[in-house]
Amino acid sequence: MQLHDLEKKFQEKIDKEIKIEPKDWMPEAYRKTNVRQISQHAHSEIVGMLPEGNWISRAPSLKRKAILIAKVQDEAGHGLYLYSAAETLGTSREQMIDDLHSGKAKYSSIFNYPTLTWADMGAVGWLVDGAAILNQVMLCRTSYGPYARAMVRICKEESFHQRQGFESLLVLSRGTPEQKAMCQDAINRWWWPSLMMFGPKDSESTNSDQSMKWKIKRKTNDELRQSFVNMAVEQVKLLGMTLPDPDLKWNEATKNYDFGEINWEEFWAVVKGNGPCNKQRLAARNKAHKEGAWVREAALAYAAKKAAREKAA
Ligand code: BYC
Repeated sequence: MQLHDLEKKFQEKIDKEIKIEPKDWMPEAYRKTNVRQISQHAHSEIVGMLPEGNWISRAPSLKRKAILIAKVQDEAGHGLYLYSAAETLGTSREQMIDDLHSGKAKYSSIFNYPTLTWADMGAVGWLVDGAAILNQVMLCRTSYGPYARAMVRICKEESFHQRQGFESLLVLSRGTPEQKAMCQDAINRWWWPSLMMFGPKDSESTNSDQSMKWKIKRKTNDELRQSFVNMAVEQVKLLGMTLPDPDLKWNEATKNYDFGEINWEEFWAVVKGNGPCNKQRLAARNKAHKEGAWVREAALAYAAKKAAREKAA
């Protein structure tokens, strides 16, 4: 079959909502886009463990500590499902991890911000996981089968993450004046970076058009960001807190909340490696990888011994 016919058939399959599976024919650009997005997503989960891991030993109670440990472990699991999904497209996990460690691969801008107080654990759960869920619910219907299936489980766990974050902030918001101030401060610092998670404006988004045609993405960056704003404006009222944007205003004509301009200069600086914690995050990942080398070597040596024993038997 000619390339043109293969591409036509491929698009027909997408249009009929038939999932693309690893051994199916696919355009090279579709494969590449999925490897890029899924591996970036996996890296985000893994790097995302760092800002929260920072608070495990300082959680204010046994209950909070147990919840935080569970959440961070879930994120490790999400990273692993996603690396496995990306590997089905023919790129090895080693390659993807090397690209992360060398600084070649991207991961979500949000994890380059510091977690300064305990309230940040609540704000990350409520806002960062809240933003992530909106994006990820859409990805449960993405066209590449292994990615879509990985997302179903991830979304279930992610919704627990968001609830625990909101509940933790709710406790602080009903606490002492210091706790209330800490809660508001965390919301102030995480609000704008959370809006940036959705990526550049649609007009600046280089990948969106093609990804929408291939149904890798089903909603644009701006559509998801708007849903997030609409949701957060209502939820922040329950906390008795405010969002740090004087331009937030209900727009009766569009039935959405209008909001202020994102600092895109800051966004691109963070994406390009110059955010507050980029260097720290990569150094931590590289260190962990180096220190874990013996575990990988031991696992390989054990597998080789087992295989040799089975062969001899
Ligand atoms: N940060 O054309 P665009 C989590 C890049 S973790 C950095 O719109 P696309 C959690 C983009 O890659 C959840 N880079 O791209 C874990 C592209 O550059 P390249 C993370 C960004 O792919 C622990 C360029 O900008 N979620 O839940 O169509 C604790 C132009 O953008 C960002 C995912 O990864 C950014 N924020 O759309 C708590 C979801 N935004 O690659 C929580 C999967 C954009 O061409 N990913 N860029 O060099 C996606 O849905 C899409 O990749 C995006 C961007 C919506 C993020």
